Amino acid sequence: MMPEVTENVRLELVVAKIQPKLFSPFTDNGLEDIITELQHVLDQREVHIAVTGESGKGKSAFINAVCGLRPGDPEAAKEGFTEQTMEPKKYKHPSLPSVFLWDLPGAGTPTFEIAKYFKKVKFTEYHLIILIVGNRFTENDKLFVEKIRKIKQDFYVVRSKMDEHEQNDDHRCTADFDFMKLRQDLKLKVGEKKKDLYSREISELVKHLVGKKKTKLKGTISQLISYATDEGEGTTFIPGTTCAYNCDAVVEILLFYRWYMGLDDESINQLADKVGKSGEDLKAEVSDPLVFSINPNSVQNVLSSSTSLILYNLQSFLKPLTSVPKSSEIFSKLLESMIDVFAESAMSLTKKAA
Ligand SMILES: Nc1nc2c(ncn2[C@@H]2O[C@H](COP(=O)(O)OP(=O)(O)OP(=O)(O)O)[C@@H](O)[C@H]2O)c(=O)[nH]1
Ligand SMILES: [Mg+2]
Repeated sequence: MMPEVTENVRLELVVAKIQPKLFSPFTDNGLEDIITELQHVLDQREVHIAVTGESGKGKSAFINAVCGLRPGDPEAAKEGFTEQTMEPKKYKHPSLPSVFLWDLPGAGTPTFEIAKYFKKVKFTEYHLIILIVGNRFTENDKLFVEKIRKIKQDFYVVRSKMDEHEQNDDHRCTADFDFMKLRQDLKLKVGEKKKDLYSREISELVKHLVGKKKTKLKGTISQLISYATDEGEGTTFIPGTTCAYNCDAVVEILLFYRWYMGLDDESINQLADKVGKSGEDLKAEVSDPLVFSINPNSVQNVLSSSTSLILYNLQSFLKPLTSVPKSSEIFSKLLESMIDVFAESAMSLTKKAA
């Protein structure tokens, strides 16, 4: 019995067969390099988080806890029972790159009476807000929530002094309660925020990086066309034309292109592992079903469907009517449009993965 040829082995054979037909070598690690580059850019983009709330509720203490600083440390935010923080001061998040926590003055004091506070502190200048409330949710806390909701800003409400409630001493422990969960949530939230805030830049960069792969693939069309239209064994004709092609060769070329764009199952799953998402979720970003069903049947369907001929006719309508389409012309159009489809799919998938 013949050993079963798995999808991966088949792809390796295809790549080994196509590579020698090309002038330059094609190495590939799917879309991982692109993701690494995007993450590098996103790591440098800033997110500013306002830590706000009534005076004395523990804003500075919260920042110290997040940053792993003890109240007396020289870099620590000043904590105390009397009004402490008078001017906004920023602290670099210890593990999230380019993320800053702003220790704001407290509201509800003679210096910062609540209405004045809302005028002075511009919440819209921050990307995310953390509202610190104490053991009781006060009328001022309610005003804070209303204000933040009004400007449609994302926010967390963090209850402080939980340990006091538990009648412990004033030594705060970040392993208790939901502190770790908040840390984890914040990491995800900041990631989403960055993608959101810098979405245009990401789109441009993805377009540019995938575009480089696209250009490289388009450069192979002229080298591969004779392979696709080789009238050897198993020649197939496009219905209604005299154009002949080697169906297996066309399938191989398309599988090779798809692999180079990082859209084969193995590459997608590897990428999914790297970014902690599911391969199926990434695949769902690809709208053209043809991308995941490259086989002799689908190729024949595409070629015999009137749309491909209409496409061809439209693109060549300036030519004299007498000119009969040549196999090579039809196939270079097919390969070109499939490269475009793969590139579009790679862009959507990359944006989801980033
Ligand atoms: N036990 C305990 N004490 C806390 C906690 N959070 C804050 N404190 C204490 O409460 C007091 C006020 O905390 P701060 O962090 O200075 O409060 P703040 O909101 O920054 O105050 P202002 O800067 O004046 O607006 C300080 O003595 C803190 O050490 C907590 O979770 N547990
Ligand atoms: Mg303070």
